[in-house]
Amino acid sequence: FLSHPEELGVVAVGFSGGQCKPGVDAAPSALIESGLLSQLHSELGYKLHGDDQVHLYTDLVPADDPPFRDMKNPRAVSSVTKRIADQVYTHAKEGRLVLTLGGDHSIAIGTIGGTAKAIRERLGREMAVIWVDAHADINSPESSASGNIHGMPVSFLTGLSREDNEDFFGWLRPENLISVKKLVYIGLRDVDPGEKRILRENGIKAFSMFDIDRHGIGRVMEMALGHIGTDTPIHLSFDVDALDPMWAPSTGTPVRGGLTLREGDYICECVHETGSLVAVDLVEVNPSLAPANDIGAHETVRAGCSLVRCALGEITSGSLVYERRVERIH
Ligand code: NNH
Ligand code: MN
Ligand code: MN
Ligand code: MN
Repeated sequence: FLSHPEELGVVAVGFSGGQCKPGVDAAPSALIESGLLSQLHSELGYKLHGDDQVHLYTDLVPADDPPFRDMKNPRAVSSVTKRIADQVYTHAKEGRLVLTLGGDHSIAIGTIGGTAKAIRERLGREMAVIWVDAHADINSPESSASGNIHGMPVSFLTGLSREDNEDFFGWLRPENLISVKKLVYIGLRDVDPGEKRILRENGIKAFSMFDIDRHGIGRVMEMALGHIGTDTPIHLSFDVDALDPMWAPSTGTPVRGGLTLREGDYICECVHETGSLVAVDLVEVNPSLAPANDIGAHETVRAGCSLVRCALGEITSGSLVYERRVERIH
């Protein structure tokens, strides 16, 4: 689905307005400083495109941004995600793979909005989304108890929540949206009551931690990718809080009982292996939320880098064993 699979459009988003804890805006710099982008270039061979800067979008954040439909910072999140949608669209329209480093998860309104439109225009197809998260992020403004927009992106992206006013996500057009049928969740374990009803009523495919314990991550990935079907472009949106806090403690809303880092990497490897990946988001790394000392922040950044490298094709043990087996046969 990519005309230039070796070209990577990078968007670094230092934005935290979708939730209330400062620090998640510092994640792109932390990920980049730990060597992520240079590894993608020198070890995985990508040609990187982008403006080499972490966007803070300060020009788009109004001084006064009172709640609208109980959403917090609604003008800021709407105008920032609109700009992100343009940035991601520009890369995806060129046929590049797009990597977005967040930022909180509200930015997915922009990343998915941008890829969905580009994929429709380039290929005349609807893309699928794999949302890896402890949370479903499908609250409507009305069902949300927090008013934090990072708990609502999927609701706007599927058209389940709508708003005509341009200043409050009214800029989202049908071409920016995805179908609930092409959405798959992995890793859920902290889903609000209203969200459970939304998932049920819309028949949305979701693999919770319960399903992963029951079937194992291998079978869950078979089922998840089977639901999407081969020959469908995939946007992977990975919230680092899907990982257990043991691996990723520095995040705004850690929830125990999550994925091991290896399970997270495996999800990313499986998605890479489909050859259908068109975009990846890594969100909710918050280096300033380090329990006790900053080892936690370092570990979380390292885990985030690992997930991204796996999604972008880093060869890990599975493929090494496979190659050795091939050598023996010949
Ligand atoms: N469901 C809660 C809310 O809507 C928490 C969302 N927090 C997240 N989502 N980190 O990934 O506010
Ligand atoms: Mn090329
Ligand atoms: Mn999330
Ligand atoms: Mn989450």
